[in-house]
Parts: sequence; structure tokens; C-alpha cells
Amino acid sequence: MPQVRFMTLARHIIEGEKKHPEATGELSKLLSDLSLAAKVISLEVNKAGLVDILGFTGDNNVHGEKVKKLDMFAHDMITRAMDHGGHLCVMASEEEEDIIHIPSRYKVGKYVLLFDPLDGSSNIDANISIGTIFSIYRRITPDGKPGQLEDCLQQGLNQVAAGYIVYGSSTIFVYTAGEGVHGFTLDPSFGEFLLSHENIRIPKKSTIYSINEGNYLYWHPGLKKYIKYLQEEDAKTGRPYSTRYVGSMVADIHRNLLYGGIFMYPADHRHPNGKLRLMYECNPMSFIIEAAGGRSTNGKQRILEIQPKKLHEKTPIFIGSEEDVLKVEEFMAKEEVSNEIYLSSIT
Ligand code: P6P
Repeated sequence: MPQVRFMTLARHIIEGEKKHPEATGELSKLLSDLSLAAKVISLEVNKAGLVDILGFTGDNNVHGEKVKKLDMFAHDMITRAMDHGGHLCVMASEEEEDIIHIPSRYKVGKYVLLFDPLDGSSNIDANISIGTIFSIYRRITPDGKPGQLEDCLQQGLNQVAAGYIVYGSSTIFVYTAGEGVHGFTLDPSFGEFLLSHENIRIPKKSTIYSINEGNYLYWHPGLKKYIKYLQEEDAKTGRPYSTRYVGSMVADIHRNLLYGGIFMYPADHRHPNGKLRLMYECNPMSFIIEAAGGRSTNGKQRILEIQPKKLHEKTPIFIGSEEDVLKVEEFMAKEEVSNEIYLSSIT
């Protein structure tokens, strides 16, 4: 267990902003409001098995996926915790089709919040770790007016902060505001997030890979060769790698951030753009992993440089230890020609 210093999340955020004389303290308050929502969600997640909020609401989300009650609880909790602080001009949630306006009775701020309220929620009933993911941007439309869709459709490079909360054996809040990646473990006895993982760096190379091998048949030929390469025996390069795949992105990325590893959700002929959402999952996780010294691309292009066109668009993603991501890109580039043949053969 990492050494826990008595440094609270709130204090750490304020200390971080003090390094920037121009800071107004708004970002600190925004992140603190978010940590409050996280504490409440953590309480519900940890007693989900006891309280009748398991099972389906019967509704579907914008992606046609059945919504679990805890999903909507988390969505509502974050929306309600964040809409009146005066720091945001607009929000967008993976669980809601359109942008979420700030009620007219509240002050409009200069930041934008995008979030996936409860990622990996299909695992809730099996008591597998799940998580909340968030991205914070500065608005690009004029101050003082309600935020617009274009405030939400910014390249991931423009994020001012990003983070996730993983609800697992303990609840950990991980964030970066551009000055390193830091983790805080919730002490439920007095409800504070305490600094437990200071300045996290992801190992440059790992021996762990995370991918749903059930989709092997549909993969790019270069990816198939890369996975077979990882399974060969070669002590010098630490092969064969171990495969670790929870099926909950926050849990998989958190483990790989701490131990090293590459997480992949590629395109295939059933998911031509992959499965994971650019704005709610891939951009925030890429901002964090790059801040920790890792790499994140769609196989060719840096995720953070993708210009989003739609709020819920998806992207393939290869994210984690830098050398491992470069290696899979190398394997796929070698098959470039057959990639065209591959795509024409399956579409
Ligand atoms: P598959 C969970 O539903 C999720 O959105 C991510 O958290 C996770 O990494 C991925 O989908 C798992 O998808 O197709 O492997 O079950």
C-alpha cells in the first residue's frame, strides 16, 4: 500500500493552483465539487448490492445500451453537484444525447465539463471495479453566455484537467491539471481523499497487455501478428507478456498506469471506429497517460489531436507504456497494404 501522506485532495489542488499566479481558484473549486460527487457515488456503489438500485431502469442510453440504475444515479449526482457552482458554462455526459445547459438561475462560468458518470457499469452486478471519468476544458465561446456544442467539441489537447475515480477495493481519485498525475485514496472513516500516489509515472515498457481477445477474428492483420509476437518466448523483451483484461476501462487503465501495460480497443469489422468514446473515455485517459509519460493513439494519430465532429463519436485506442504502443503501431504499419485489402475484404 503506497505511503499515505496527510495531504487532502482539496489542499493539493489549491497548492497546485498557487504555482499559477493568474489562477482564480475556480478550477480548484470545480475539482473539489467533483470530489464531493465522487464520495456520494462511492457510497452508493459500495452498498449497491444492499439497496434496491441494482438491475435495469428499463431505459436505454444514447448508444442503445441498457442503463443500470447506478449509471443514472451517478449521472444525476454529478449534474446536480456541478450545475450551480458558477464555474461551468455547459456540461456533456456519456449518458445524455445532447449538451447539458446550466440552469438560467445559476451563474455561468468559464469551464466545460465532459464526463462518463459510471464507466464499466455492465460489471456492477458482478462487483467488479467501475469508474467515473472526466475532462475539463476552458470555453471557446464568449464569456457570460450559455455554453455551446462547440465548447464541448474541442481537441483533447485543449484539456486543462482530466481524471477518473475508480470504485474498487478502495475508492481512488486520480487527476492531472498538467503538473503530473496524482492519486488520492478515500478514507471512508472521515470522508477525505488523501494523497496516496504522488506524481505517478507509467513505465516506458511493460509485460502486460489488455485487449478483448474474443474479437481476434475481426482484427487488423498487423494487430494479430503483434498479439502473437507478445505470446512468443523471449526473456530479453520480457515475453510472453501477461494478459490482464477486466472489461472496465477505468480498472484496466488504472492498473496499467501503476504497473505499466498497453490497453487496446481496436477497430474491427463490427466496430469500424472501435467501441470507446473519444470525448468521454479516450481523451481524458489519453491526457492522463501522456502526463504520466505514456503514449495514446488510434493506431496512427495521437488521440489528443483528433478534431471531434460529434459528441458521442468513437475511436480505436492503443494507450499505455510508450514503447509498447510504438511497437503495435509498427506491426500495423507493416501490414498497411494488406490493411486496404483487409478492409475491402470485410466491409
Ligand atoms: P468489451 C465497458 O462497457 C466499456 O465501455 C469499457 O469500460 C471497457 O473497457 C469496454 O467497454 C469493454 O468492452 O467489448 O471488451 O466488453
